[in-house]
Amino acid sequence: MSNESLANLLKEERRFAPPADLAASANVTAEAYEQAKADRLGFWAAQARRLSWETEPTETLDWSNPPFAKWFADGKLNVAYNCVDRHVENGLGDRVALHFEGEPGDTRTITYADLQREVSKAAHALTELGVKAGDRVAIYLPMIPEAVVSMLACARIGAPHSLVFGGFSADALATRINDADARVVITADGGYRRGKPSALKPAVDEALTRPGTENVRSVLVVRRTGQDGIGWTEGRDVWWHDLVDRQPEQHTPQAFDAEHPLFILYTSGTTGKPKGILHTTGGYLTQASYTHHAVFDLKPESDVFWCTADVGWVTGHSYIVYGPLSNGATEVLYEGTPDSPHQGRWWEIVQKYGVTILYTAPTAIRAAMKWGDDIPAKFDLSSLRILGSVGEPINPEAWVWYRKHIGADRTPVVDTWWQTETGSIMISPLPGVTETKPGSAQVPLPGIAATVVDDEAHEVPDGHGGYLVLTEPWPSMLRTIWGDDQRYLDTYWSRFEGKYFAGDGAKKDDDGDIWLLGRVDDVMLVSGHNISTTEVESALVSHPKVAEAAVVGATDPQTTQAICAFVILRGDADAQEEGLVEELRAHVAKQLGPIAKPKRILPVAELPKTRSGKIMRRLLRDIAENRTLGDVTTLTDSSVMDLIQSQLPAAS
Ligand code: 6R9
Repeated sequence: MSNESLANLLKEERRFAPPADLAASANVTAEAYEQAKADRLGFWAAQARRLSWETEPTETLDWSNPPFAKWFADGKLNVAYNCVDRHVENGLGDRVALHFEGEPGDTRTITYADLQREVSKAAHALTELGVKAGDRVAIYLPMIPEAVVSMLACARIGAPHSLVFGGFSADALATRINDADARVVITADGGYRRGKPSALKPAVDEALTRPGTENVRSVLVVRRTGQDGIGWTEGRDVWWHDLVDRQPEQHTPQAFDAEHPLFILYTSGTTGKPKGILHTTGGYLTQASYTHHAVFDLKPESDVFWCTADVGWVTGHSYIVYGPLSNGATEVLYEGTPDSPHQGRWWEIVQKYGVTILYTAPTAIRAAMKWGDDIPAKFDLSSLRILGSVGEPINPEAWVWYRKHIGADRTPVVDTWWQTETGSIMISPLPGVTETKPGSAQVPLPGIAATVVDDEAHEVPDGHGGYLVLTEPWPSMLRTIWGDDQRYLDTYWSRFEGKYFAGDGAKKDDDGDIWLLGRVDDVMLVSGHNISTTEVESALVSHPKVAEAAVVGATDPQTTQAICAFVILRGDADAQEEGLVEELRAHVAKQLGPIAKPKRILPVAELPKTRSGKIMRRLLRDIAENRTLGDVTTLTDSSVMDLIQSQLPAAS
């Protein structure tokens, strides 16, 4: 990225100090940065001791064959024991682990003692199906307690799980089953989405007709919707309630090596076949657990934590399952969408369970902004004390809205940067320490080394932009791409020697704080200037009529690329209003400078998003360049693209 980059032009002057009471009782204070700086490995060795090991590790990091790391290699532990049994043994069996809220309004309250019984039975069931330590299990479930139970049961017997989003197609499922060579699939007849049952089992049946899935010998099926007409293959398919319910409630967990594989999770990437990101046991759990304790300041005896992600996304793995449960948290698990049956559903859930910590994605915050301030205002949200964001850069305006309308202008907002590959949060404010800046993830956590470099791998000075890199190994780092060490090296470790390249653009502000600028593939080149999609989007969202924006660079004969923006207007704004587009273009020019003024601005009703809520700019680029659309299989809702196309004026 050139120094002419616009990366410094978006000015954000608002600052929010941590609330005094939170700072006074915070789990982690400024001292942690000092300790980790003085002795990074000693710091992580101390965090590993927050867990219960059958054999305590004496080694911390083995980096003798970089970038293939081993953390805590001579230690042994069981992840499920750490997430469940040890809390029961500590007298906390009656504490609620999960407040499950189904989309149709059905609920289940699951204590740690209940969870121990359920996980034990499921572990026995998998063993009865012939699953042994090291065998892979594919999990294709809705957001129901059995998803959490299945993951923990796999971890308990050392069988790496591979979750596949319930919304993915039979093809996507088949590719993932094949790549991981899964032996068992756990699924459900269906789940509920927007008030209707939506079938899952047929996709499994279809996937298992594809070549490369022959090694799947059993399909374990949870009855969730009770819908009729689901196919059944005798000898292969077995109902969860038939098999799991009759198993013994006690199960002795076996300890596994710290580097035993815990799970594979596929990231789609923009090209090529999905990458199976491999995470292992001891380092992953250490960092998932520590970051959850530090970033969310969890007080397990009084907090109610809610991460709204799907368990099929890494955020669900680390901050629904492994982080919170290892810390003995009480949490909410919600099956459905934020607007079913009404647009206040989330706020109703916060009120009902007294949620104190909420962790969600910018896409959800921007949707709530669009629906209007009056909706959350109808609910009692006073229990909330910390708000988190993850998944995309959060526009400063959305950040401020979140704090004001959800957090009563009182709660810290922590913008957490990380990836499937990093396993846990890497860059984030600490709620009791950091003076926050809307739109910035700010500082690497204690024990994490991240910076911004230029094309030649030199660290950029404060006030400049470039590429985000991680300069030291971290406990929950991916160990490789499943079955493809070379691709692991090429994708992450070849761009800058000895550094992990995350694929994100970033800048350091004058205080050295880090701002994420979006995927480098999305950076635009306009008349010789690198312009970040994120900054133009944030400039648009800072206009009172705009709730959400997606910006792409479309090939342009004069300027290499021209900025093309798709915007969703706030509830009361009118897309037909005369002069609106001109007003928005002028607004961006004023915020960022004339070079960043979009050539085209198109108001639309929806944007294409992945299941984890990320805007798929690649598809918008296809539209902006009048091309046929690329792969739409990972979209939440592929009809969005038809809708956008039908709304477009003829290309100007
Ligand atoms: C956890 C997760 C990773 C990519 C990452 C980046 C984007 C995530 C962000 C963020 C700016 C944040 N991303 N958190 N960008 N600010 N706080 O999202 O994992 O699905 O693998 O995506 O998401 O571009 O590289 P994953």
